[in-house]
Amino acid sequence: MIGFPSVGKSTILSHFTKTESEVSERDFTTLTCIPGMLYYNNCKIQLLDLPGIIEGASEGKGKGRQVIAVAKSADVILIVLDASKYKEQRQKILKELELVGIRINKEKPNIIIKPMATGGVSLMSPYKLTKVTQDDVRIVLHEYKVLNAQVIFKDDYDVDDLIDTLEGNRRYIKALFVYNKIDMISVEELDRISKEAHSIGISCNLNLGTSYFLEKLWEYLALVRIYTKRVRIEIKFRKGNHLILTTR
Ligand SMILES: Nc1nc2c(ncn2[C@@H]2O[C@H](COP(=O)(O)OP(=O)(O)OP(=O)(O)O)[C@@H](O)[C@H]2O)c(=O)[nH]1
Ligand SMILES: [Mg+2]
Repeated sequence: MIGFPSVGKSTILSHFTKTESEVSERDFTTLTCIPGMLYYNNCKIQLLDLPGIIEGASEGKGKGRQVIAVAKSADVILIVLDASKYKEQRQKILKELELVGIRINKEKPNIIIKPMATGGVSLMSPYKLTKVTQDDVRIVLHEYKVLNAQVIFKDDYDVDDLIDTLEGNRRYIKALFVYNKIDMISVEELDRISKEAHSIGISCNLNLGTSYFLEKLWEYLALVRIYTKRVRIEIKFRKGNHLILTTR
């Protein structure tokens, strides 16, 4: 969970796991990474509560670089936002993640760069390229000291995608925007939030949207539960009409 201070990250951890992380109205309550175990669909999912980050975190402000580094190794990033001030928060967090090389909800660009001995830089693609020209590609490659290469774009990518491929250290991670404290906003605002891509609204205080949160988290994790033994469910009726379900 990445977010600005006091958006409710520790409240979320305490709500969904048995781990208690200190919650307080004041900013910067959480000072280290606190893991909790969440149980869903017979699986254990580790949820990490992190200190709040501030603008400039990617440059190291407020130990932000260490915090974001944790996000780099996550399977899903939960970007936690305060529903009442989400617009500025959303933009700022996206920028910080972008600056440390995290690309969210994006497929890795399928760009192939084959270094050659001679012949300069050539660009090929089975698609019509609308965002780059042969010259753009040549200039970027020259910046990276690549003078002869065959470049193949397997989709209509842009210059940033080419730079990401050349840098080679980008992380492509799924992210879900979790707007907490929806009890503080109007129905119209909630409606607007729920129409945004990759977004869900919750309120830990009023227990609103929490089961949908788990459903979405499961979907984003894209986990598959494999049973190595056939699961058999037995249904037995006992005195007093108690229904007993057992799996074997
Ligand atoms: N109204 C409302 N308040 C909430 C909700 N969830 C959390 N809060 C309050 O928001 C404040 C901050 O919550 P925390 O969980 O400590 O926030 P945090 O993101 O962990 O903050 P840092 O550790 O400082 O980064 C507390 O006063 C919580 O009670 C909610 O759903 N609705
Ligand atoms: Mg906290």
